[in-house]
Amino acid sequence: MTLYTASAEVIAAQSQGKPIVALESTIITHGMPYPQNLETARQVEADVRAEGAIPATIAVIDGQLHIGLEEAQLEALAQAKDVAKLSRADMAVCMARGGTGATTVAATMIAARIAGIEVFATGGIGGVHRGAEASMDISADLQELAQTPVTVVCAGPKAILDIPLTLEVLETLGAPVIAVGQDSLPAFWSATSDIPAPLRLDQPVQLARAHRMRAALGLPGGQLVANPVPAEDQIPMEEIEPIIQRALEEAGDKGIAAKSVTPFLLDRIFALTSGRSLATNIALVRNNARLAAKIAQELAALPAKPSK
Ligand code: PSU
Ligand code: MN
Repeated sequence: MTLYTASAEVIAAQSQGKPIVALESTIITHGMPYPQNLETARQVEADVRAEGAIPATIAVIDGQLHIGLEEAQLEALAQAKDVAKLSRADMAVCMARGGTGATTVAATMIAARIAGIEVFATGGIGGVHRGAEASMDISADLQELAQTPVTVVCAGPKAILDIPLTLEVLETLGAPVIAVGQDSLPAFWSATSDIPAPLRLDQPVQLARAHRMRAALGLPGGQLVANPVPAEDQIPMEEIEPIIQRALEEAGDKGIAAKSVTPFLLDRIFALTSGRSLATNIALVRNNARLAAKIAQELAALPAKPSK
């Protein structure tokens, strides 16, 4: 039994020390409808390649952890029903029973680390849900950022979450939240929010250096890069907030809980915005893939350890 199967492209990149960007698969199975999910997954891989890095989409298929999917595997996953959503808690069990599952941010970070991949691009991370003081719904993604040394490029915490509480938990866990090129924290569909970003860096090389510096300081865990969606593709906060409120009310009325909350809200917001939220989501994932590829290139050019 091998721990993972890498795609031919990833094996070649690993042996040549070429930059690789990990990509998650929950966004394909639970984050977007078919066929936009498949088109986006292909497009994002092409964006990574266009910036000079190799994409590695990660998923568990029939018990095998795959680092880099072949085209037929990507297609099957995008159309499959009842694919499990795998986080830190579920991954080993799914593999042991020969199951198929899509990896969340947490599970993708775990897989990336095993394969020696330091950078990962996604859309949004899980966080502290609104009402978490009663539900205790706090995503395992946050714990993962505290433990696993992968730089995760997202578009900021989604406004379906409690953003200030998400920042508090990340601070407690010692996970840096770094806005790119601005002082305001981006909030997924919205390029800016009224919340100041805890940290800011402007250049991919600085993000790469900060990644290396954490390791040199002996700090476990990764860093969360919050990359604002391009202004022309955003839905401003004042427009999206009432829609989120409505989707949250519907989730409450229907008793949606645990793992189903995020997919339910994304689906309702898609319907309530007549698809505009999906266009924004696609634009921001592509934007993050491009930045992640640049960071991966900078990391490949830096020494593994800074000199004393
Ligand atoms: N945010 C999105 N799209 C997604 C997710 C988050 O905009 O598809 C997925 C990611 O895989 C993330 C997961 O890791 O949802 C978080 O789920 P939970 O809140 O159940 O931890
Ligand atoms: Mn959750």
